[in-house]
Amino acid sequence: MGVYEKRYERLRAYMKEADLDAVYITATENYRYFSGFNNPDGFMIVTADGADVFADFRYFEAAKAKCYPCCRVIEQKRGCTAEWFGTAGVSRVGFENMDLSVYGFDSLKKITDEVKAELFPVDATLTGIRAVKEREEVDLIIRAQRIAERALDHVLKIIKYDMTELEVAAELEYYMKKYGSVTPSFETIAVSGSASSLPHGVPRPVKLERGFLTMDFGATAEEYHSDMTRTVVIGKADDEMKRLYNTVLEAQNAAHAFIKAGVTGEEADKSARDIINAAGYEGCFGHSLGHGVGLEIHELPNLSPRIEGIKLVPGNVVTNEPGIYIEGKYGCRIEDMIYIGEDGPENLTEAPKELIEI
Ligand SMILES: [Mn+2]
Repeated sequence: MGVYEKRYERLRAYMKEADLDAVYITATENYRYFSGFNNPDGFMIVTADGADVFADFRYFEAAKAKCYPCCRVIEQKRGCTAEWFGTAGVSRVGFENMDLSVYGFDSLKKITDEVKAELFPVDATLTGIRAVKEREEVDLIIRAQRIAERALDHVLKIIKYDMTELEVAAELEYYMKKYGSVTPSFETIAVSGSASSLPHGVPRPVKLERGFLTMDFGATAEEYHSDMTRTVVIGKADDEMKRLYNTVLEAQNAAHAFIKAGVTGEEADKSARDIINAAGYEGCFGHSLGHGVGLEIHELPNLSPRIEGIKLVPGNVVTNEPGIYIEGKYGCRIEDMIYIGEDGPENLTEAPKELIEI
């Protein structure tokens, strides 16, 4: 069975259960997932026995070449949605309420009203299907991760005092592209000194400050993302910085030993958070432990204290990224990706984590 057949089986099982005879897919990542083709401006409609992929002229030729064999590629022209619904004979249509704009919904509703079809929100169902990865998908995430690691290796060799944060970010992105990443996974974070206390700080055009330098970045491989963070020290680490760094690392190791199928996101988060709190840094780890990674950089499942009861299952890829941030002073985060395999968890990140002083 090909990679796409299993995902269609899962989608159609849901459609059957929800009594839907079509799902109108608009989220770029879900379109990519069910068509095999990346098109930021397309949409597709899956029925019980068909998958119609719409692509406008700019993407049409590539779509015909790249879409899965089960897909019928249709040129996206004015009026094509109304035309499709005019002949399809569907009455219960799922739509992506977490993606479609109000304008998009109104336009769709006008069309479905015409043919007396009803619209039903699918919430995060498709995203939920994506959270359980096939091995082929995990291999793409690993490929992206290796690209990011090669870029880091390179950048660690060339980081100098007189570089700016933006230059560090640019070097990482330049080398990721050189090594085969079409786009970075997200806007690269490289923040130093006092700015390292900002978990999602924006790199500045200023020279690296002494102290922690946190680099959070990722590459992509066929639209699959990677995500990693390493914190190094510009200059020498004092005892307090070493203690903080080692606490983050200890928390990450504890979570890594704990994370497996059957554990909830909340429990996973707690396994790291308890260590950070016990070391006296309560309140300094203000984000959640991790998130799913795949066609989106942040996707399901969440390893968060705010989400109860959802258990990790084989096929999930999640980040493990504890951090400690002291407002106005500095901060540090270390992030790896973990694959929850059938045979147990696997750390997808190979980059070393001992404290590096530059
Ligand atoms: Mn992350």
